[in-house]
Order: sequence, then C-alpha cells, then structure tokens
Amino acid sequence: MKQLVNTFLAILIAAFALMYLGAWMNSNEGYSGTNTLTIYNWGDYIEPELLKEFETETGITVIYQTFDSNEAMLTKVEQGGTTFDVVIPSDYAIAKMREEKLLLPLDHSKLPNLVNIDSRFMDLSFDPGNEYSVPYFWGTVGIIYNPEMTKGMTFDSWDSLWDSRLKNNILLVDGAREVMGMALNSLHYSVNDQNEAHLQAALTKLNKLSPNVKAIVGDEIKMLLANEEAAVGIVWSGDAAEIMDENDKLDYVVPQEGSNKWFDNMVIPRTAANVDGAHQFINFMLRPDVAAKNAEYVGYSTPNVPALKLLPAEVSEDTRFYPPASLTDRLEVYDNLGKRMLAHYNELFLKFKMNK
Ligand code: N2P
Repeated sequence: MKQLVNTFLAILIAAFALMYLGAWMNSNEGYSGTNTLTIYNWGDYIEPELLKEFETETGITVIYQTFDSNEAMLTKVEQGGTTFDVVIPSDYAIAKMREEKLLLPLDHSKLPNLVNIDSRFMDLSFDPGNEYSVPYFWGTVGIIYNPEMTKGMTFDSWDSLWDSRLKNNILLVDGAREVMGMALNSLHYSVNDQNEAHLQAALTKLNKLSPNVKAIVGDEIKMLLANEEAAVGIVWSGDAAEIMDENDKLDYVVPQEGSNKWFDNMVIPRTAANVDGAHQFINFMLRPDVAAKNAEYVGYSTPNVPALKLLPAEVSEDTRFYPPASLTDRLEVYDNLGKRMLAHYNELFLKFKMNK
C-alpha cells in the first residue's frame, strides 16, 4: 500500500513538474512573441517580397492577415479576438476607430521617413496632425470600361451605367460605401448623404441597375475585367491601373457628377503586442525604395514624393491615377457617419444585393 502511495506521489510530482515546464516554455514563447508582428491589410495590397525584406532586415517574423472591406476589418478589430500590430484602414474607418479609442497615438520620433509624404496627404480631417495614422496609398472610385465591348459609349456620367446596352455587363466592387455613394452621386447627392428619402431614392435607382449588373465581386474583379468577362466595372483607381497593366485596351474615368477620393493609412491598434516593431514596419513602408516597389507591384497611387520619382514617368504622369487638384478638389472623402448610419448604408446595400 505504502509503495502504491509513493508511486502515486511520484506521478503527481512529475505531473506538476511537467506543467511547470510547460508554463515556463509558454512564457518563453510569449517573450519571443515580441519578435513577431501581426499585420492586417486589404487583400492584394502589398508586394509580398517586402514582407520578406522586412523580416530579414529586422529579424521580426511577420504574421499577415487580410480583409476585403473596412466593415469586415472594423468588426474584427472591435471584437478584439486577434491582436494586430499594424492595420491599414481607410479614412472614415480611421475616424471611427479613433472615436472608439481603438488606436494608439504614433510616436513620430520613430518615423523619420514620414518626411517623404506629400503634405497634401498629411493632416487630413479624419486624423488631424496624423496623431494615429500615416499614408499608405490613395485614390478615387470610378468607371473602368472596355471601348471595344462598349462600342463608342462614353462614361463621363454615372448615368451611362443605366444604359440598356450594358445588360449583364457591369461588375461592381463589393463595397457598401462605394456602391451607395455611386448611386447617390448619380442623383447629384453627396456620398455622405443621411437624408432618408435620398437614401431610399438611391436604393430604388440601384435596383433599376440590377439587369445590367453581372456580379458584385471582391478582388477577382481585376481578373474578370482584364479577361473581358464584362465590359464595365466600378472600381478603385488602383485596381483599374492594375487591370490596364494586364489589358491596355481598357480605360478609366471619374464621372463628372463627382465621386469618392479615399486615403488608406497605417495605424497601430491600442491592443498591439509589438508597438516598437509596428513603428519599425511603418517606417520601413515609408522608405522611398520600399514605397516605390510596393506601388509598382500593387498598382495603387503612392503619397510618397521620392518614391513617385522612382516610378516610370508613364506611371507618375498618368493623370487618371495621379489626378491634379482640379479633379480631386471636387471629389468627396467618406465621412464617419456613426455606427447607426453606417449600419443603415450596409443594410441598404445588402437589400440591393439580395434583390440582384
Ligand atoms: C486593395 C483594396 C484597396 C482598397 N485590394 C481601397 N481603399
């Protein structure tokens, strides 16, 4: 009996020792956790080689996750299930995250490369003084079209999309603000309109567009348009640039009624585990050679002045993707409409999608 008790005690002690060892190893894993960096970015929105370069230069291991809309990103960050160190939201989402106290103020002394950013993209209303965010890419929303497939039609007006010749021939980016904004603009309302009658009119107008809409899609919109699966697309300018790189028959225009200009900036969530690494990554992305390589791969417009100089003139001088102030001045940035109004926009967009 005594031997049995002794054996039992020995097993118990061994079990405790193992548990202790396990906890110690885990805590060590936690320690080496400061040597990882979790980044949350839009899909198709970085040159993957740059992540490798950053890892080699810093010894930090990158964990990379993607989202396909500001709304999806907001839900995930608000839930707090995953600890992100760097996130790349758009303007109005940054304003919302600031308001919800989800962001950490940036330490500008750790971001010397911030001097490279064009002052036009600094100190914007969604983040005065760039306290929480620094520019990554920027652009517009517009119409990409295939002149061969649309046979002489012009797209200077949003209304051209409702032309019956485009039956089942339009692809829409899967974004509530983009699609609602386009419908509101076509009615000469603001992309930030909150008047219920105007919003309902926008939904009615969208429903009338349904016969022409072939699909509402994510990043695959680029492949589909480049392959001429549809004649027309409502896209972000950078996607248009990338599509036209694949198929130079296509053209991109921002309709004269107005549209959205947007800014995607890098932020550090308040819950970040590797704040120093996050600053290192942001500063790395602001380096001219890095920003140029990223812009060249992704196709979007860089706000980085010396990086722009490193790009081929045919890119930096293309006013469709680097439009002059005379165009951008008449475009609107999406406002942070507040939780309820944003949910309402999403709900109206969903109604249109279900009716499709
Ligand atoms: C990249 C999406 C860019 C988002 N796939 C534009 N705000």
